[in-house]
Amino acid sequence: MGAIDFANLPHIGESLLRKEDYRFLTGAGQYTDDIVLANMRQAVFVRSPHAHARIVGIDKSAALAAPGVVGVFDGEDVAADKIGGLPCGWLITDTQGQPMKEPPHPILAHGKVRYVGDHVVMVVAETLEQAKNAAELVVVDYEALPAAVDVRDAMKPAATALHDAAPGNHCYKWSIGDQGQVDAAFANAAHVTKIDLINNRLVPNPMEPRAVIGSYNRAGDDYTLYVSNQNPHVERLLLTAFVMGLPEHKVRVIAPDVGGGFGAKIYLYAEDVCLTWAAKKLNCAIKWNCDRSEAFLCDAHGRDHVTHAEMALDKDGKFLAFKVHTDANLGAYLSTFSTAVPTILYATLLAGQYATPQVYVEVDAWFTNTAPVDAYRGAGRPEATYLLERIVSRAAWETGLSQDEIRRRNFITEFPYQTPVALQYDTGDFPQCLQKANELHDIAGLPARKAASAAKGLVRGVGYSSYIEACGLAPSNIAGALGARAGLFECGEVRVHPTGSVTVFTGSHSHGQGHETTFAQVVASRLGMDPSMVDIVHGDTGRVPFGMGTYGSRSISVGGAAIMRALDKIEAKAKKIAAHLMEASDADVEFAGGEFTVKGTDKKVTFGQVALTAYVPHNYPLDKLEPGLNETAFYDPTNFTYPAGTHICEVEIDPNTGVVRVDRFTAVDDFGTIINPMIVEGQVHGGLVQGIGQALMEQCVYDRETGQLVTGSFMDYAMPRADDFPDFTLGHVCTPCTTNPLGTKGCGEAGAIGSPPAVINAVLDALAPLGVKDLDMPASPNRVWTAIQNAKA
Ligand code: MCN
Repeated sequence: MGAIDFANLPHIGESLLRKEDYRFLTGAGQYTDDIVLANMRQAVFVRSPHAHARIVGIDKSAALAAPGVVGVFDGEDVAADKIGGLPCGWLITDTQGQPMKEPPHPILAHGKVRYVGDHVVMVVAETLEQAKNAAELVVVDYEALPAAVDVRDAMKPAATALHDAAPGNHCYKWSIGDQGQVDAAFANAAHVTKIDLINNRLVPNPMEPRAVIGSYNRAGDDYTLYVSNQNPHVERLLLTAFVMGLPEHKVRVIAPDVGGGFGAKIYLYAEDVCLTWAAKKLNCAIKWNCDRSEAFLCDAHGRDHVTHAEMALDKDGKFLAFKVHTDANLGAYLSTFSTAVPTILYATLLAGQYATPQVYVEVDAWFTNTAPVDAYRGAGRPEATYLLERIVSRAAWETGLSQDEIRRRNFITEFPYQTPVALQYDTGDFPQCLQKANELHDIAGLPARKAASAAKGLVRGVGYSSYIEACGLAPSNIAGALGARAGLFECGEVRVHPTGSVTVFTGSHSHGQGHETTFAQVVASRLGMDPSMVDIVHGDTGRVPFGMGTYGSRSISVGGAAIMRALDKIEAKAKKIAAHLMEASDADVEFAGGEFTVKGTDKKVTFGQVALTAYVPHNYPLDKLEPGLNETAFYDPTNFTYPAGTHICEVEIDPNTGVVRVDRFTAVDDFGTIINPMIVEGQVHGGLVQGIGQALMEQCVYDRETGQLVTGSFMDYAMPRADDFPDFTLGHVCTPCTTNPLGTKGCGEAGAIGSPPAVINAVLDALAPLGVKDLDMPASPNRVWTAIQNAKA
C-alpha cells in the first residue's frame, strides 16, 4: 500500500459502537444451541468417576434397550471403525534431540480412564432426557489405580504411570538459553534473588459452554459440524486429515456466534469427533451441549506451573543472568497446542522488558490424572510475566532499590532488540509506559493514602508489573522450526459488489472481540466509505476460503493484515479500471477518500463507479483485465507483535480478615496503532478481570489423595464479579509495530498477562510491615490471614 498513512485514515482510532451488539444485546444471536436441524438427536457422555482406573468391562445393554435410544458407543466401537486419537499440533523436541512422548488420546477411553471426566461412553437418543436417563443405565466395571494430580506427585519414581508410552509420566525436558554463560554470570554476581512459586491452575469458563452438532447428509456423503469453536478451518483439518481420514471438502465446519472462548475453544475435542462420526453411523444430526459441570471436568484447563528461579544482579542492581526451572502439568493427554505453552510461549518471554544478557530456562512437562491443560488467555505469557515480575520486585526489596528504579536500570531502550531467548522485539518504549503509569496512578499520593488506611486499621500496598508479550501468532517458518505442525498465516477475501458495498471473508474468528466492527473500520478507511457499507463474514469453512482462526491476539495483526493485502490488490485493479474510464495511464491514477483522480488534472471517478464498471464491463479493457472486483490474499508475517506496558495495582487489606480490596488499578499499554479505542479498552478490562481473578480468587483444585475435582462448580470455584473491581485507569503509549501494514499490536490478552504479578506484588507490599514475605496466588482471605498469623508466630 506504499505511502498510505494508515493510522491517520478516517475511522482509524474511532470508537465506533460495535455493529454486532444489536443482535447480542437483543437476544438475536445464533449460537450452536439455537440451531435446530431436522432429524436431530441428543448426545450425552458417560464420564469417568475415577482419576485413574482400568476398564474391566462395559455393559451397554440396558441403555440400548431404553426408550428413545438410537445408539450407545464406547472405545471398542471407535477402535473397530479405525477412528484415530486426537492429535497434538506442536512437537517439542527434548534436550537430547528426542521427540516428546506422545501417547494415544482416544476419543472414547480404551482400556483405561486417566482423569475424572474422561469420556467413556456416548449415548444418543431422541431427546436429551432420554439420553440422560439411558446414560444412567450404562454399567462400567472399573479397577481403580493410584492417581497423581499434582506434578510434584506425578514425577515421583513411585507414581503409577498413566501411559505405557511415557515412563515416569515424563513428556519432555526442554531448554533454551546458554546454561554455561548463565552459570558463569552467577559466579560473578553481587546479589542473587531466589524465588519458588506456583502458577495456579485455572478453568476458562466462557459464558457459552461448548456445544456441538454433528450432521451427515447421505445424498452428498458429506458432513456439517456446527461447533462453538475459535478456528473452524483448523478444526476441520485436524478432524478430517488426522482423526477420521476424510477428504477435507466433505466436511463443512461452522462456528456461528460463539459466546467467548478464551483459548478453551481452540481445540479439537473428543465430543466434536464423536458426534461427527456417529452422525454418519446413525444417519442423522446429533447435538451435544456441555453443561457447566462438564465444562469444569473436561474443558482444557490453564496454567499449573511449579517454578524455581534465580536472578543474578551486579552491585548496581543490573541483571546479569536469569535461570529458571519449571515443572509443567500437561494433564492426562496432550491437548491440541498444550506442548507449546510451557515452552515456546513461556520461556521465550523470560527476558521480559529487561536487557538481561543471559537467560536459561529448563522445563519438565509431566502427565497427571487431570483434565488436559492447554492455552488459556495469555497462554505461557502470563506464567512468564508472573515469574519475572515477582522476582524483579523481590530483587528490589532485597537490594533496597525502588520498584521504579530497578526496572528503569534494566529496561531495554534500543530497538530492534535480540533477546537471549530467541525473540527479537521490533519496537517499544518501556520507560514511557512506566512513567505514564506512575502519573496516571498518582503514585505521588500513595503515602497519604497509606496513612488514611492505617488510620482505619488497614494496610495498603502498591505493586508493579512491566510486561511484554509476543502475540499476533505467526510467522509460519519460525513456528515450524520450533515444532508447529501447522501454518500460522491468515487469509482474507474482499468481495466488492457491483453497487460498491463490500463483503469481507476472514479466516479470523470473532467470539467477543468485535471484529465485525474493527475489520469493517479497516476496510472502510482504505476504500473511503462508511463502515456500514462493509460486512464481515467469519466462522464458516463453506464461505471463507481458509483461515487459522483466533488465538494469541493475532486477528487484527495477521487477519487484518491479510485483508490489507487483499485491499492492495483491489486498489491496484480498481486503478486500472479507473485509468481506462478516465483515459489515463495507470501510473498517473491516485486513490484517496473513495475517489480515483489523475495527477495534475481535475478528472475523477468514484469507487462506486469503478465497482459498477467491473461488473457491467461495457466500457472496459476486456483484452487486458478480467471483469469483477474480488480479491483474496494470504498473509504470513515476519515476526510476532510485541505489546508491552506497565500495570500498577494498589490494594487495601484488612489484617483481621485477610480480605484484599483492589482500590486502584492502572494499566498503560502499548498496542501500536489502535483501530477502535473503545473495543481495545473493553479487551483490556476483560483481560484485567481475568488476571486479577487469577491473583485473588480463581483456583482449580483436585484432591491430591483421591484425584477428584474439588472445584467442580461456581460454588467452589470463585469467579470474579464486577463489584470486585474499582474503575480501571487506562493509558496508552504508541510505538507502531513495524512488521505488519497496520502498525497494530494485539491487545486481547495483555490484561490477563500484565495484571497478576501487579496484584500479588501489591499484596506483599501491603503485608511487608506484618512480616509476610511470600504468598502464592490466589490471595484469598484465608491465605492472606493465614500468612499474617504464620508471620506473627
Ligand atoms: N484492536 C484494535 N487495535 C489494536 C489491537 C486490537 O482496535 N491495536 C481490536 C481488534 O481489531 C479486535 C480486538 O481489538 O477487534 C482484539 O484484537 P486482537 O488483539 O487482535 O485479538 P483477537 O481478536 O485475535 O482476539 C484474541 C484474544 C485472545 S487470544 C483471547 S484468549 C481472548 C481475547 O482476545 N478471548 C476473548 N478477548 C476476548 N474477548 C471476548 N469477549 N471473549 C473472548 O473469548
